[in-house]
Amino acid sequence: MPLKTRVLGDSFACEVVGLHLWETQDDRIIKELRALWVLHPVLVFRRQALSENELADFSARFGPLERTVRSDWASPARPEVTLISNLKDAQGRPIGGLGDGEIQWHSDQSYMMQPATGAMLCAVELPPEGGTTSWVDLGAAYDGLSARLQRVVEDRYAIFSYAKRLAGYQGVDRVISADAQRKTPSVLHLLVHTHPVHGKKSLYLDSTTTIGVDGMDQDSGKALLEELYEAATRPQFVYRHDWQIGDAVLWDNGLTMHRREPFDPEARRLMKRTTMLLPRDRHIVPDGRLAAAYPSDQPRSTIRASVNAMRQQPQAASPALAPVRSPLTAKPARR
Ligand SMILES: O=C(O)CCC(=O)C(=O)O
Ligand SMILES: [Fe+2]
Repeated sequence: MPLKTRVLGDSFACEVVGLHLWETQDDRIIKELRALWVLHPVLVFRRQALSENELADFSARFGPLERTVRSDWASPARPEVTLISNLKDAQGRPIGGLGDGEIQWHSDQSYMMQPATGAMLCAVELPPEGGTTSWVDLGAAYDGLSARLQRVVEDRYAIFSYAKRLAGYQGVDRVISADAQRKTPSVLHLLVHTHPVHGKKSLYLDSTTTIGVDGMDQDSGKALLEELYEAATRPQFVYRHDWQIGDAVLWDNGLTMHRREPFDPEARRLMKRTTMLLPRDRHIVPDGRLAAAYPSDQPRSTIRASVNAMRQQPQAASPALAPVRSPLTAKPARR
């Protein structure tokens, strides 16, 4: 039986109805989901109450899970799962990342040379209002550019800086380990990519991370990026998701950006996310280069080698259940 689906509003997002993602899905279902995902870069599954292992195991059907450089946001029980939350543990330490503030339009992992572009986010606890997440379709945004802008961005590389992204974070989220610093030199990614399945072009952007355009002076590069962000985030390209507990959203960061609205710091919000390395024959996966000036004094070959080594890490087996800092006892973070 084919998947039961429902396009959401008039948008590019699509709901998949009736699957129990906590159960192991047949290969046939995964194949259908992969085909659907190519057409709809945001897929919504409602009424899922997934354990971390179930979330990770389902996500891994689309590509190897990445352990991101934010090991400080990783779940202690299943480190491939990232905790996105304003909750704090009994010692007052954040249990995850990204607090309660606004998060501007971005694409996860864009600061990596070869970003893991698949992502799945599950709502476990939600504030009574705020904290809504929106996605923008960068394929439609490319089509909507003027012919002049399409010519200007063709074969152009933007400069993606994790340092810029960090500067936009709140509190301790700005602090990363020396190892994370070493793994995140500034990188260049093409602004336009062609989808390997249907051949349509799409923008690749991240307003929290891009600092300029390769080969352009600073002012002209910034002006071009601003023009692109303005054109790409027009309301007709946006899907805004009103979260319900149990929602799971699977999206492709190679074709979209997303943003989150802020919420009351006193309210509780807990989301769990996985990050997947997607196959290049089915998805746009930027293949970056080091930017000429990068915040590291290491030779480029060392950085390239460590990035490659990281990508080749075998997928970790599920560790035995470690003690979890329970979200039930965790308190909302205060700024
Ligand atoms: O908190 C959210 O809704 C989204 C956070 C985010 O940008 C992410 O998980 O990648
Ligand atoms: Fe994100």
